[in-house]
Amino acid sequence: MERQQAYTGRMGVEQSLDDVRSRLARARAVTVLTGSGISADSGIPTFRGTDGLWKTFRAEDLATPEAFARDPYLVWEWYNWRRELIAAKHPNAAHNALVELERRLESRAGRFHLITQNVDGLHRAAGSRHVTEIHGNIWRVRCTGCGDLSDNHEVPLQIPPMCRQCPAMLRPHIVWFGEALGEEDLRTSYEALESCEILLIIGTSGLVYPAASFAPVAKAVGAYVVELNLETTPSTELVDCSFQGRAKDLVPALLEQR
Ligand code: BJW
Ligand code: ZN
Repeated sequence: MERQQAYTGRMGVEQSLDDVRSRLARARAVTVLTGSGISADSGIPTFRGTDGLWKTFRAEDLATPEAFARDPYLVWEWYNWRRELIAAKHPNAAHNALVELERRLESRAGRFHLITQNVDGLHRAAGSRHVTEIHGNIWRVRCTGCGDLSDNHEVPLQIPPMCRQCPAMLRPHIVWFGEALGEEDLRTSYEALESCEILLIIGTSGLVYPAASFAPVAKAVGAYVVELNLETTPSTELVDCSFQGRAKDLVPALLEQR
């Protein structure tokens, strides 16, 4: 397994993994925050890495309401390309390990909640049940006229996709820059953050708000915060324990029973 380095105070990596394993085995409430790094191991590009989407595409041209108003065809073409790419991908060992973590928590009447910034739907595809997709889902479309929300798995979608209930155009059900996150999603997320004993933060750069402020929220209520990432991030300084490596190796390693 690739375990490159860990900011774990005086403990060695194995000892720190053991410590987190036993905390997870005892915990009654675990919340997890994921970002694109967890799906990188399934072959889906991240946003800000070397091969990240924002290295090739400009967020201002594709992921803002202004961009959609200016050129909905361009924006839909980009989403068609991403839908095609994601449709061929599958959950990896990290997604599956989180399903197992949820199962273990529930078997001892504990609480598990997964907050994801990812729009790829892989957590639900893996079998996670208590999931809040705070940035939306690429497999859902929303009417710009009547607001009707529906699932849509067509690949490719005919551009521009039109609403069946009214004459307006559909848009991806995704939270773009400058748009508010869903009120219910935020409420559920803060409840999970404010009531957890452990927060696992997996594969996110921690640069995009409001998710970037979730670690301090959990710390403020005394949660033990663990970060799993290929690299250090702005959150690394703040968390209790940080492991550097691939999510597909680290998340299953935290669940190993010894
Ligand atoms: C691995 C790995 C492996 C790689 N294993 N790890 C406060 C301060 C400053 C700015 C703001 C603020 N509040 C709001 C803002 C503005 C803005 C914002 O945060 N801007 C920042 C960039 C500065 N936020 C917003 O606009 C949000 N809205 C909002 O706050 O609304 C307020 C409002 C209220 C009332 C009315 C109106 C508005 C909305 C944010 C929406 C973000 N949407 C996106 C794009 C969606 C498009 C799409 O997907 O189609 O969501 S941005 C993009 O970034 C995407 C992601 O979900 C999000 C987070 O990225 P993530 O997942 O962290 O990816 P990366 O690439 O950044 O990092 C990958 C990580 O994985 C790295 O750390 C790697 O090391 C690691 N990794 N391989 C483990 N194998
Ligand atoms: Zn409509």
